[in-house]
Amino acid sequence: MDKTILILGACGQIGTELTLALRQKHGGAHIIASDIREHTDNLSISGPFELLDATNYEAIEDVVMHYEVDEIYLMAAMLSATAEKFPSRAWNLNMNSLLNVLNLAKENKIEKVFWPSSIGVFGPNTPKQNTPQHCIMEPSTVYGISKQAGERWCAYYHQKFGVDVRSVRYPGLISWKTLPGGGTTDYAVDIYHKALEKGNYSCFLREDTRLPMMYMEDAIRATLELMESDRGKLTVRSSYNLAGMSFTPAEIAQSIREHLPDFTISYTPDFRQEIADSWPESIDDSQARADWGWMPEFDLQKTTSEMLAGLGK
Ligand code: AKB
Repeated sequence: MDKTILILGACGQIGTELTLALRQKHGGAHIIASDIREHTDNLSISGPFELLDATNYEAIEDVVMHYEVDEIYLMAAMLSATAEKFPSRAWNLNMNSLLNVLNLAKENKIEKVFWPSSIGVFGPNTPKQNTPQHCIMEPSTVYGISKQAGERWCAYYHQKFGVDVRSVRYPGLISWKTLPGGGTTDYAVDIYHKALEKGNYSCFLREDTRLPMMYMEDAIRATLELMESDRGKLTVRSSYNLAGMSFTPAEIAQSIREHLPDFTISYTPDFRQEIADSWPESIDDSQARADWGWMPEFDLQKTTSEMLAGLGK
């Protein structure tokens, strides 16, 4: 029998594409999309949708019981830039939603959990290049602190209660199908929209700010591959480092100019520069490669071609 999966935060940047990918794989009826905001048409046409607040334990439990849910993907979160503006709301959402889902698994109401961590878990004292799986972290943002605490909770629930929780540290994610909201890496999506609409872009980061990034197709595949891996192969129960590519605003602008030669970019760094400066430039994901065979497929050139072609439609 097909397993039943609940996605919390299904209307967000990752949640939307993840829901559609899971429905393509398992059929729509068993993949329950949910979010605190109203759904878009493509999420309600292809399968069930529930209005659901991820910080409300009883409400999630009701949906889990009603649909006999086996797995939860918890994609609801407040990202780095917005979390700096609303620290206690960010902490409430990012922490309580995770504890709700971990407790449902602890009570044996669900079998498996996916929860996303982020490169935001690292901080200014972390080695910047090829950042190892295990190293000094010390995040300096509200978002990073919540992700680090979340990782510790995941490892704790796995160790103490045998909860099968799996996680990756997503880099900045790039997609033409869905928009990010409130992150420090959002410029790497916005730049393609503005390149096509106006031919120029004003970037909120300095031209030499190198950050780890990934094309959404790779990120969705990584998520599904990790969730389908044999339990016994997984050696990391906090969160796996995951790498795709790394580039600077100047380099992404150059890759756009290869398709749109007249494209121009200017730089007006704002408060997000400090966040970006505290994050790694590149990530060592050898543990994910060794444990569950992770291998990225998209580099900057391929990403730019896909983005401009997709948005051009
Ligand atoms: C953000 O910029 O906050 C996110 C992330 C890297 O987790 N995209």
